Amino acid sequence: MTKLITFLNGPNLNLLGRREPEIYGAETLDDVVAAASALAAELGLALDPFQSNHEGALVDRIQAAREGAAGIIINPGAYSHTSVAILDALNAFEGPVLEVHISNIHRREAFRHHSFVSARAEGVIAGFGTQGYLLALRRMAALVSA
Ligand code: CA2
Repeated sequence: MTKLITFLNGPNLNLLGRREPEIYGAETLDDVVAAASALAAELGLALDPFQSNHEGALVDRIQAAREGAAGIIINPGAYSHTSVAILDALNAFEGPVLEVHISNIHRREAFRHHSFVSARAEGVIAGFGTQGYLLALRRMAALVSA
């Protein structure tokens, strides 16, 4: 059976490709989701994409993933650095979690250097641009088929 991967993007990532291309690149979130969906199909996976600017909506979606998703790929955006609620929700999910950051958060302001989500994630990708999502998906394919 095709395994479902919940693909979450947090606040302001709906603006991808529309502002700050020097940091986040030129691809829109729709471009990223289209590329990731195509790769998922090649890898025998299906993608369940969701973006929200609201912490509770992301928590709800992580809880919903307990019902049928094999893994979660998440770019929590700024909530990475603030949200114990998202960490708690991820801790209640049993499958693998991979964290993606488009920019290299360790080369930016000190407040971006810590992510609450990293304590739960099997792996973290940062600074690979939007390609990081595709690399995470390849790793996820290996994790859910192991
Ligand atoms: O590098 C990443 O992927 C981040 O998760 C992006 C977050 C930032 O708060 C994290 O520290 C690192 C911000 C997302 C904002 O996305 C925008 C995209 C285009 C234009 C404006 C904002």
